[in-house]
Amino acid sequence: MKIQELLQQKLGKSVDTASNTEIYYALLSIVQEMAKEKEAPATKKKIYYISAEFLIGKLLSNNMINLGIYDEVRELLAANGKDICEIEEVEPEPSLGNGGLGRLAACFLDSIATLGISGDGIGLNYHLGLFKQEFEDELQKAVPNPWIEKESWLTKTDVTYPVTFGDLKLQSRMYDIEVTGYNNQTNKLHLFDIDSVDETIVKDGITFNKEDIAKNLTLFLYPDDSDDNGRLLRIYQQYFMVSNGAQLILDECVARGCNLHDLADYAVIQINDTHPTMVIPELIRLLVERGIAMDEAIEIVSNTCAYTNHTILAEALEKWPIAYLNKVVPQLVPIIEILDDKVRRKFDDERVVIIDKNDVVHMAHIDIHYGFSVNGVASLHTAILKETELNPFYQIYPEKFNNKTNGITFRRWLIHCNPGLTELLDKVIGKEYRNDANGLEKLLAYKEDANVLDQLLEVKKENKKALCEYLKKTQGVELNPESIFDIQIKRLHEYKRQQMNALYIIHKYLEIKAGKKPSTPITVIFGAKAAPAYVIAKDIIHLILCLQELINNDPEVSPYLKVVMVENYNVTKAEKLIPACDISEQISLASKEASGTGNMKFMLNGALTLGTEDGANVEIHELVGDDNIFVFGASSEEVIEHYAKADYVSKKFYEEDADIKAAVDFITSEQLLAIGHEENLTRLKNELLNKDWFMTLLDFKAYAAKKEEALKAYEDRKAWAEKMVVNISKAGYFSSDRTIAEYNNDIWHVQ
Ligand code: 6GP
Repeated sequence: MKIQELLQQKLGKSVDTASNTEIYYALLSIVQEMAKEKEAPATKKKIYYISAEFLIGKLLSNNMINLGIYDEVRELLAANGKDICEIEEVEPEPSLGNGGLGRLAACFLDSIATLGISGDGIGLNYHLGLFKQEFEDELQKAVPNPWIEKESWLTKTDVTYPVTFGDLKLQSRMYDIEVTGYNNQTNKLHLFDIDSVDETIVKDGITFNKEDIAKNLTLFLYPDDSDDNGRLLRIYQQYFMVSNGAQLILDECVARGCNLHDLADYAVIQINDTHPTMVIPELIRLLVERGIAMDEAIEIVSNTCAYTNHTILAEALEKWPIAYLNKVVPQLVPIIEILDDKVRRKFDDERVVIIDKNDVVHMAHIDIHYGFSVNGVASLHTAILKETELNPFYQIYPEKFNNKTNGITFRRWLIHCNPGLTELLDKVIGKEYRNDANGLEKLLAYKEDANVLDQLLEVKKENKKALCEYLKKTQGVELNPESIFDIQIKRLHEYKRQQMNALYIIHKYLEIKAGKKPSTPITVIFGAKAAPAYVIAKDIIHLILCLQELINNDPEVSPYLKVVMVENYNVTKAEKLIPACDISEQISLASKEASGTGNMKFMLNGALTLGTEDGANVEIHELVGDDNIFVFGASSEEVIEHYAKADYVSKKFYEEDADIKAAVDFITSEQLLAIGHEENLTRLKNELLNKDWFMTLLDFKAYAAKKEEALKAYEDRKAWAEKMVVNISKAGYFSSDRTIAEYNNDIWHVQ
């Protein structure tokens, strides 16, 4: 049946008389049915990607693109006076992720299905998401983010498993979301849940009784872990996720003919950071329960599991006191002790033990000893893992270590979010790049083509105008589309250095006040959520919101400089911000950002990177060359040396440089104190002066100078457009299809 007929049938009325909401639900149901028809045939071996987060974004348009019906539907709707963008608005964005790790998992699911690889995601169905961010009184306020509706992309299945925590026994329920590949098969994202979860226990923002596990288990992603009960709840969640995952994997493999001894021929499990680590002892436990001897069970599981590391920040490498595990998962503790014992017998090195002398379990160490692959997510990151962070392990298992530079799906981050650029590319280089992203290189031939350059600038301008309209509508801010759009969107963390960008804004403000006006006006846009327990991160948001208030209301400054912090930054907002960006801020302290994936999305959409030699910025730099990127700051070697020698003193930079001093002092100036809170602003200033663990002041001058260079370069529109061409043409390497092909060739070996 034709889409038009299907849609009318679902609606029970003609399209032109239906509401946007009715059309959305009708399309949801059509797309789900079409997706189910493409369900992947079972293959012997399958990849299971286990992750605490899947930051999937809205699904309607992407699924329609992947099913090949997007253009037809858009035209059909337009012919009936309907705008597909308005229909997209009806869909709530699933709140199942936090940041890069979760968005990567979502891109990977898309690419796994697109490459026709048999593989599913396994995670949890958080009812209230991470949290929804609201701004009140220049502060971040966290409130629940309910996103599950009666009719949604979730399909309730009959699959349920028992999960035991000490004397608490729960019964799970599996929900599925179809994942359709681009012109290819449908895989699944399995999300586990329990029927007894009770959203009404949440009061006063995101507070709830952390001890009532049957009611709170799948309420939130990353519940506050600043107290013991919060930490215990995270262990409950992690075990619930992996126990369900392990039971599902064993059942499916047995159904495909596995005799458990040969599990590694039927399944490969990718452990996405340390959150799913307990899948290793849990699988061992289940195999032993099914009659396999302990040593063999350990061997089987070690051949089945592979681990990806996403960060070198010590606080993110999870460690759980054995006492906590004894409380939540006593059945795993004897197994973890055996795993530790084997390590201790083989290696006389306290740095690689699983249970340390303080009775704390190092989750990553379980993954590395009892998995067959350890990968970092960008060349520099993997090199740092090998040379420093995980060096003792690299000495033992050099063969396990490998790099898989991250990637992004071009379906969402180009075709869907930037139809103007997509159309231009289709016209200039043909559509082949849609199937093989390396095809974008063809654009390089048009680097001197004035006509193509003009059209490229025109597309950017239209995207900027669209963003202005959106921000006017949603946040009531008035922006100038002729200004330079300088954008930093990512989780809020001191290592990502939003505070350095804020100091630059102060510096610029002071310059303008002193009569030095920029020749092209600048709009600085931020989007970031701070973890609710991360005090300084919330203070940085406070500073940015105060600056926004001060600057945008100052008629002397606002024609030249504007600041906007986008509220509740999420995938949907990223899709509007990225295509409109001129300067992509990737300014983490070198060595700290494992990879970054936003940097790739910006490049693909024709923004130029202003960044440090960190994460995948290094690879972007190599690909585009010195002339097409703005690189500054201390190198990772220098930074690592500063840490080793403990010789970085931020106050020295403050005292020796008048610009730095002026910018830092301004944080607690009369003007800002009139808008903000003394407590927050003073705390942040003191942090920068007395600690500054991520060396903001070390790089500030180099950053400001490089930014001036970028702003100046922007004024030569033709030269800038040429740089855009180079960035877009070289972005093909960062397709997640390439990344997934590498995972499959080197690690998974699924046919
Ligand atoms: C992030 C890294 O910070 C980012 O650099 C990387 O691109 C992304 O993972 C995907 O690999 N890490 C996280 O989101 C995280 O929570 C524990 O790490």
